[in-house]
Amino acid sequence: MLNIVLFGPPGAGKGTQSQLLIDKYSLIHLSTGDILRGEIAKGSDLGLQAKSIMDRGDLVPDDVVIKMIQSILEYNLEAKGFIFDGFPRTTAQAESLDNMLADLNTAITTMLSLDVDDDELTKRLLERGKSSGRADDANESIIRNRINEYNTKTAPLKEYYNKQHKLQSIEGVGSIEEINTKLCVAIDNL
Ligand code: B4P
Repeated sequence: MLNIVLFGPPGAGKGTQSQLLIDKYSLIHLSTGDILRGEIAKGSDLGLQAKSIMDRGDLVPDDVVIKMIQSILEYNLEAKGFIFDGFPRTTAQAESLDNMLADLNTAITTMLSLDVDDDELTKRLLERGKSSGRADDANESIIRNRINEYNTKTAPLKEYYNKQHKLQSIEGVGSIEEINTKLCVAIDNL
C-alpha cells in the first residue's frame, strides 16, 4: 500500500493537493476536516460536539477523530493506499495511526510536509473565507489560533516521522501545478 501523510499548517494546500494526488495514484482521500464538516452539515451528535471547537480554531479531541479514522480504514481494506489529509494532528493521533496500520499489516510510507509562511497562510485563509462560509476562516484572530494550535500540537509530528526516516519537506509556495509536480516527484522517487 502507498500510505501518505500530507502535512502542513492550516491553509498550506493539503486539501487542494490531495484532490490532484488521489486521481493520479488511485488512493483514498481521508480528510478529517471534511469528515467533521460533513457531520456538522448532517447535524449529528458528533457534528454538534465538534462545531464550536472547530469554529474557535481549536483541535477536536483525539478520541473522536481516531474513532472516525478507524472505521473508515476498516471499510477500505482492499484500497491501494490512503492520503491522510489533516490527520494525524497530535502525537497521540500519530501513535494510534501507526498501531491501526500495523494491525492491517501496513504502515505510513512517507510524510510530505508543505512549508508555507504564516503571512501567506493568513492571506489564503482570509481569501477563502470570503466565499467558504467557514467560521474558522472568517477572522484573523481565529486563523492565528489555528496556526498556534498547529505550531504547538501538530508541528512536532515532523520530528516523529523524521525519526522513522519518512519526512520529506516540500516548498508549498508557488502555483498549485508547480507544487503538485514536486509532490509527484517525491512520491515517484520513493
Ligand atoms: P482542515 O479541514 O484540515 O483544514 P485546513 O487546515 O484549513 O486546510 P488545508 O491545508 O487543507 O488547506 P486548503 O488546501 O483547503 O481543518 C479544519 C479544522 O478541523 C481544524 O482547525 C480542526 O478544528 C478540525 N480538525 C481536522 N482534523 C483534525 C484532527 N485530526 N484532529 C483534531 N481536529 C481536527 O487550502 C487553503 C486555501 O489556500 C484554499 O482556498 C486554496 O484554494 C488556497 N491554496 C491552496 N494552494 C494554494 C497555492 N499554491 N497558492 C495559493 N493559494 C492556494
